[in-house]
Amino acid sequence: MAKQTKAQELVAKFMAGLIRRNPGEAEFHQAVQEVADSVMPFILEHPPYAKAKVLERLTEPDRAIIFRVSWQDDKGEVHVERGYRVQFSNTIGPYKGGLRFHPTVTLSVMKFLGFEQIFKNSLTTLPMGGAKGGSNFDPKGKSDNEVMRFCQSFMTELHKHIGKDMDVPAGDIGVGGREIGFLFGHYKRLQNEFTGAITGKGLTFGGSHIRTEATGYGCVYFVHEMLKTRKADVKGKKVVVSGSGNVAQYAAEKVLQMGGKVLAMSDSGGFVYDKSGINEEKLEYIKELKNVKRGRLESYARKFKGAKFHKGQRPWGVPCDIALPCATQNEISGEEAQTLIKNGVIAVAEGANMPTTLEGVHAFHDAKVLFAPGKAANAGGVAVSGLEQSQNSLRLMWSREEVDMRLQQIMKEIHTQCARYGARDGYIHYVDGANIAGFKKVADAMIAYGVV
Ligand code: NDP
Ligand code: 2IT
Repeated sequence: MAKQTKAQELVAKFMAGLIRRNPGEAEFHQAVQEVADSVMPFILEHPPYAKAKVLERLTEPDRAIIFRVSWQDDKGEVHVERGYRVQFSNTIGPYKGGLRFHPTVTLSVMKFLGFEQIFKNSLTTLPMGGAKGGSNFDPKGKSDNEVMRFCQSFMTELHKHIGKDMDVPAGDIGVGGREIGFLFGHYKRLQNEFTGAITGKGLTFGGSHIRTEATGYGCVYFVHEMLKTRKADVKGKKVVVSGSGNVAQYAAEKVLQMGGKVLAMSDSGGFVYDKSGINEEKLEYIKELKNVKRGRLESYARKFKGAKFHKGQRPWGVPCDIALPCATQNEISGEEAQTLIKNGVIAVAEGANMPTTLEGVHAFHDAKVLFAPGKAANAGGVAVSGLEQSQNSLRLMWSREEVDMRLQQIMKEIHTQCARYGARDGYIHYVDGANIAGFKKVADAMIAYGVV
């Protein structure tokens, strides 16, 4: 108890300093708070980490690059956006992490994502450091040519800072196959060489099988591992998924493959509740709608009888056994977590990054819900990115089955690491487990390097 109080005191002091040095960066503060709460007791038990100021060093990015991105729309009008790449830590491998194009992108958002990526990448067992980048550019409503011009302008600056052994970006919100094609095509031209400096590439130009599916599939593989600890499985479970983009689509697909029932999905306009279940055929409709037509989920309820669209709302009021938040940060409030608990949720796995507020996380822990943080549950995406890098270096392409098998093994291993560092009194605290396991590997390498 005394040790717990001492850790809490140290966290409060540490956070006060961090907030002073990074004013107004609420998302970054939130992500660091969660990690500090988990690792401070561990640091207290291992004085070399405190002496080497590992946490202080890990919360200061190696560098944050900010640049102007000018581009011209189809009418010839000039637009100016802001581009970012936050290279947080290359302690255990080249910087690695996605690019997000969304109007809500700020330095704080980039820093929270880059910071979390350090621990996530460490958990994958692969040699990857942590980074994140992106822009406040909004691809919604833009023509393919406009998106191409933006991507080329963005890469004209970014290419100076990335490389297969230096920093390897990939997709995230608003950056999918189309954008990666434009970005990689321009990188290759500027650099005059073909290297795996970006992942998520198309299968005809260096991409890996299963990368598109990896985050969503991996998330459900992780749920499978969590449920096993309670002698349960996905079969027959009622599942609510938020989002309807890359991660949500393939999380839903894997749930269906494992015999679960998907009752609801969402986009930024609201959620659709289909009590007869979003089956394979309906999911194909969503994929076509989102990936090709770039339309709104609202049209689902017009297409399929019995489905209802709830405009401007999130789906957490729909009773379910498993909740998979796969849209964006802070999409489950404390109150929404309580609603899920009241309705009997067994497991929550974060397909998105930090979709649950700290209040929500505490509520799930208090209720002993199986709760998997994003850095564990959605690590399958970056893990297969790591496998794409390996294949590029080998100039080989593994089969779909081979990559899927490796993905399943990695998700299982992440679960084992979480249990190793997070199990107490018969409950696995996956947040502590993921943070401590991810931290330890990076911290040990930092100590080996001396003061840098
Ligand atoms: P997509 O752009 O493919 O899809 C995002 C989905 O979330 C869309 O349905 C979008 O709705 C919705 N959404 C985005 N922002 C908001 C918002 N502010 N409010 C409500 N809904 C929103 O992105 P991904 O599926 O790739 O990413 C989803 C989450 O998963 C993110 O948190 C990302 O960081 C995380 N992630 C992604 C990985 C990947 O490999 N892609 C890997 C690991 C994590 P709309 O269509 O209306 O915009
Ligand atoms: O948040 C993430 O892990 C990603 N967006 C994927 C990063 C990657 O490099 O594949």
